[in-house]
Amino acid sequence: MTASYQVVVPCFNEARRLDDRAFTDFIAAHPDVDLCFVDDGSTDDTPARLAAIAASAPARISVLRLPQNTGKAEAVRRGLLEAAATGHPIAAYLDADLAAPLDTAMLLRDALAERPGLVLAIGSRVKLMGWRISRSERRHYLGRVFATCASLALGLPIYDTQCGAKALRLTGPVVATLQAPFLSRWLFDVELIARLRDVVGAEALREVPLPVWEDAGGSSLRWMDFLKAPLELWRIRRRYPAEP
Ligand SMILES: Nc1nc2c(ncn2[C@@H]2O[C@H](COP(=O)(O)OP(=O)(O)O)[C@@H](O)[C@H]2O)c(=O)[nH]1
Ligand SMILES: [Mg+2]
Repeated sequence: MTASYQVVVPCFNEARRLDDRAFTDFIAAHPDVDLCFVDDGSTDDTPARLAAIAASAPARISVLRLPQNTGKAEAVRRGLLEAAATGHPIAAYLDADLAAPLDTAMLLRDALAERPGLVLAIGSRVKLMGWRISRSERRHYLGRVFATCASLALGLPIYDTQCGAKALRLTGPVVATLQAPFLSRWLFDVELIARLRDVVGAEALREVPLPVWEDAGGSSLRWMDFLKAPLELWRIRRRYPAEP
């Protein structure tokens, strides 16, 4: 029987960072949750590692293998479409490094369950004292500048578009917004929010402050990606103009 929730984890050359135990324990603890890894053309040991994790619960853990590396945006999009095609009414995506631990997926699902009108629960890294939100100062401040620009581009009071932890209700209109590939390889979260804003309305989108987010290091983001961000944001704003 299809579980009511699928967690999608995009992976590109993650063999070094994959915590097999965290995934298998999570699946054992949550019988109503499936996992789908999207292996985005990894060239390291990732395929073998994912196959071993999947073998621990083959009915609940699947691996979608993309033959070539196409980037996180496409991997997440394909994973979410797969979740819909296999009958999951709700899906989440989380980064493979578990900077947001797997329990985050349950928190995001609860946020959707509490409000039937909500279609997107957005994990948000609000750095409050006493909470475990940790990333380097450089990433934090660059992230704040970017987040402010993204909020202006979207015309929405959003605090954090880039946290790789979000859950979606896979209704027909939501799945329709996933049919076309994203313009942007890294800023697709901004694009997803813009698409949903236009189709289901901003009231159906809500940020959920995360209690834990710890940068695991080994990021595949490069300086070049930061430098390209303003241009990509501009392209997104042009393609999905915010209401005046
Ligand atoms: N599918 C895919 N995923 C990627 C790619 N690069 C990174 N990822 C995944 O995106 C997630 C976040 O990557 P990470 O390097 O931790 O970036 P950061 O934490 O945003 O700096 C991880 O799950 C990666 O495996 C890529 O080219 N393709
Ligand atoms: Mg990371």
